Amino acid sequence: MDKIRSSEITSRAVYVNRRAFIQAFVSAGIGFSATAADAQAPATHGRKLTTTHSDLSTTERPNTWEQVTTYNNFYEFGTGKDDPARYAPRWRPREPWTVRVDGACARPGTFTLDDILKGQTLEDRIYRHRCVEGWSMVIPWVGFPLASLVNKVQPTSAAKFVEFTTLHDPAAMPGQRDDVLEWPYVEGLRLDEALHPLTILAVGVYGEALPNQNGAPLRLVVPWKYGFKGAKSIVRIRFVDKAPTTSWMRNWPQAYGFYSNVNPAVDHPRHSQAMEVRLPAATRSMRTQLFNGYADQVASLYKGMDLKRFY
Ligand SMILES: Nc1nc2c(c(=O)[nH]1)N[C@H]1C(S)=C(S)[C@@H](COP(=O)(O)O)O[C@H]1N2
Ligand SMILES: [Mo]
Repeated sequence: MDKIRSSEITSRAVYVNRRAFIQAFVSAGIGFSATAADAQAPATHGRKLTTTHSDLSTTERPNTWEQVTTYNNFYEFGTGKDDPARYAPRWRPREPWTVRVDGACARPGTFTLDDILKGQTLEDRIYRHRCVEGWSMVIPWVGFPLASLVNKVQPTSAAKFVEFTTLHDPAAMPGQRDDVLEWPYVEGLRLDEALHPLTILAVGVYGEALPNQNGAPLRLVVPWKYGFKGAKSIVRIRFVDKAPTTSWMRNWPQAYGFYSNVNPAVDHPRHSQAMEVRLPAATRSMRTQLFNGYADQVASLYKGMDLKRFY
């Protein structure tokens, strides 16, 4: 890895904080190890992105680069929180990266990342992130509204849902040689959720191109839903007429519904959703808010729906 580059983007305070972060995890038995933090990856392209600040950002203080890039879920690289930071940096996302956009739309196509980014204004979107497992972070994504891509390909009236598929490459992604999930990783949104201005495709974090472990080069971010809705390293976006069966629904349908909206009143069979631990302070728990605090913006999408039934 490029040590000079990573020191440029990492302030002294962050390094000092990192010690406390690791300490907190060690004492909480969450299994965070110093080696994982030290194995922190540089950005995929080592590329600074030009961005503008979005008013849709939270004013809460973001987690550090280390926290955001070394405590991850990306089962393609293992199920441990430090596995993605350890194993994903070896992976080389193919260049040029392409995304197939098809299904019920008038202008399907295979687009390179450059095609997709042409004419896009990249925004800093600082969002709360809540994992169904009970931890949360504040992450300064760089991205653009998914709606702008969707509108370019002109979904037809048959398009009611959107399916997102992650790269399937077991030779390069060691986690795909285990059947912990059915591969490839698939997620989905209803079309109106996909078009919501809070829904973004992210290409960066902290003003840098996404590190592999965060889903390089392109991933979904839907801040009012549990983290697992944010499919990483997307190769296909497809418009469909029925709700896609997502990887997590297949894995455990009673636990993972299609909607997966953050909701303190609807528990996962194994994890209460009432509270969350804001990392890194493993002792600092706080109440989880309906729709992860984005209720003012998104509650109207679910008017009249029983959110216990449509979990
Ligand atoms: N392809 C793929 N996407 C994925 C996952 C995964 O295992 N594979 N994990 C999900 C889960 S559970 C979470 S919490 C977020 C974590 O994103 P982050 O590591 O960038 O914070 O990615 C989501 N997207
Ligand atoms: Mo998650």
